[in-house]
Amino acid sequence: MRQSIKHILFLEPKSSHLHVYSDAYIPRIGCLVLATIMKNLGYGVRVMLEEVEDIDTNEFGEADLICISSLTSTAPGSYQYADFIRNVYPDKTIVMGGTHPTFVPDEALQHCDFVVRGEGEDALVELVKCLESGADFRSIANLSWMEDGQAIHNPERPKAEDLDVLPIPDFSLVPSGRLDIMSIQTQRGCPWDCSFCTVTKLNGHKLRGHSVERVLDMLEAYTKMPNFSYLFFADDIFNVPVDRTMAIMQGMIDRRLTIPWAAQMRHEISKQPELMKKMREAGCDRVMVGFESIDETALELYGKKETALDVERAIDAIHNHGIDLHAMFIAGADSDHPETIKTQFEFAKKKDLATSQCMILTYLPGSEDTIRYDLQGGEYLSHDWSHYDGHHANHPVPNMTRYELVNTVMEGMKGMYAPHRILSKLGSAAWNAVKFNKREATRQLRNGLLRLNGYSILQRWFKEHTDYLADLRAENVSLSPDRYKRVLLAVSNVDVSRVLHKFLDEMNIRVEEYSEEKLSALKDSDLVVMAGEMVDDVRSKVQNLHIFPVHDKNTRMDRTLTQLGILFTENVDKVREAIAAVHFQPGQSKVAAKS
Ligand code: B12
Ligand code: SF4
Repeated sequence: MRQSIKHILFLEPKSSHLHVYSDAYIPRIGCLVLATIMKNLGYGVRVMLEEVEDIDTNEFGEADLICISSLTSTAPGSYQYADFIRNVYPDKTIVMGGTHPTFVPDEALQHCDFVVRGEGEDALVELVKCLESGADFRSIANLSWMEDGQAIHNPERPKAEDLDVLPIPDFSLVPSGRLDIMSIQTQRGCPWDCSFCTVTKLNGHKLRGHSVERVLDMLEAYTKMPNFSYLFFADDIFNVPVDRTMAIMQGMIDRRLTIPWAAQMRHEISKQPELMKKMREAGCDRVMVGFESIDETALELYGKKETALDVERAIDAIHNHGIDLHAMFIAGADSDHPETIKTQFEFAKKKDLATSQCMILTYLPGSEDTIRYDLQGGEYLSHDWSHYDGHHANHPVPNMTRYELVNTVMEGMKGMYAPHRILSKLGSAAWNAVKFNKREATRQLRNGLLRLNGYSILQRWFKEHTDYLADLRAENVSLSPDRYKRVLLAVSNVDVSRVLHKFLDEMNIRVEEYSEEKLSALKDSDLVVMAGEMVDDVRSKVQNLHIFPVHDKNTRMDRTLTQLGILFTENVDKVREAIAAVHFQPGQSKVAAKS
């Protein structure tokens, strides 16, 4: 059946939860590139980015085709809009694309008519032409759709080699005044293959780039756009190949395009001092580096191909060139435990990173980690995609409870953006202003304000996540945190009982030995800590009993103690100190006992 397509709407829904970038919108350019292509072909287009404008759903009625772009964390919002459109405007065709639909097309097809997997430029044009002419879309590579209840996936198309055929993204398609940071992608692909990342699965290992001249023409066009104030290179690794990046820098300097900008790089930048000098000259004021960890085992597990020493050298080299650093870390590797995470934060503070983020390891669809985990039959504790944003824990980790992981990370982030660290930057700005050092004063002021923003986001994040954190504290035991005043101990194993006594003592929790007589006088604020094998018997006698079963015969039983401790306090440090004290032997230092 032929369809008349005159007007195409592109929609990029936002994440429903706060995240580190919530207040500083940096655009992705997928929708903008696609919309520019369609505009140049004569279609009416509209780009709606939910991060920067309230979505007026009445506008959906004006479009013939609605294209939705989705990440994993924005998938729930994307599906909600798609479902709404299906209900209210059943005659509209809905196409979805982006990282998430690419890797779970069958899921996305429950909400839309077509999924374009991977690069969308050619596939979308071909699809629109087919819809208009009524031709068969079986030949459109990268396309998926449903037929007789079955998902059909056309083969993958070779990745576009010549990016110069793509138009310069037209930022005027976004309502004016909404964007001041603009993104430019100069190349696609990444030669590395980190286990948690989806980039190589989407864009391949081979670097495919715009020509240097074309990059410079794009930059020139960007600088002429109204509101433009800052540039973000959305390349995954901007410092390779180094000759090409050097040529872009030189071109920016020669063509007087030395606008302020930031880019993502790898640690190898420390071995490219000439490039760093040129970057500064060309306007670079910040680089974002995914270091991920300073723990060698975790780095190995991530397949990061770097060492802790590389991380340190890169930080020092970047700082020595007067460039600010947004360092990106991950926590939650199988080898991580709260101490490794804390060490990471201490390191970040010691290095006085302007800003940094620590994301919780998340198995995103399409990543190597996810493929391995699924093959092993790994367990997911949440499939709520809105939690796949690096601020939630969605699978069990070996050496910590999920509460410990999330709490240690988010409290660590709070520490990075603590008021005294904001004031130190603002103080330094004031001091430099007094010394008429304008550049340094501006730089420190900006870093102070960025930290202030980090502080504000974290305050809001904790408020938004009160219930989530409470649920994690009660996880596995179905008990209510902060409710209990007294513990009745019913554990016959002498060693286990001794450990529990000592632990509860350290935590200042009132403990009494359990007896049958006490059962009748139990209060709602009593928690019965009981050997696992006794639980069924007691439950059959008394209803509504709050029982914490102890299954562990191992007298170290740190995980059980942690789970028990966090029912009484949200302070994970206090629990771990109590555990360390339990293991403490006279003559041994407490630090050694902890490790
Ligand atoms: C710029 C960027 C950011 C910016 C801006 C993000 C934003 N506004 O959403 C910042 C730094 C803020 C950021 C933050 C995050 N990011 Co980010 N980011 C990127 C990056 C580097 C470039 C995006 C881009 O513009 N690409 C260029 C365009 C051309 O490619 P594209 O978007 O894939 O679009 C093409 C196709 O996918 C397809 N397509 C896309 N949409 C549609 C729609 C239709 C209808 C069709 C037909 C086709 C189609 O066609 C396009 C052209 O070929 C990508 C990596 C990458 N190389 O893409 C990661 C990436 C998107 N980010 C990722 C992640 C995980 C995040 C965070 C959750 C965590 C973090 N890194 O801090 C946050 C969440 C932000 C949020 N929105 O909620 C992951 C997403 C994985 C996933 N499954 O969701 C990526 C893929 C990186 C990775 N390591 O795996 N990010
Ligand atoms: S994390 Fe960075 S270096 Fe590693 S594969 Fe992804 S884009 Fe490449």
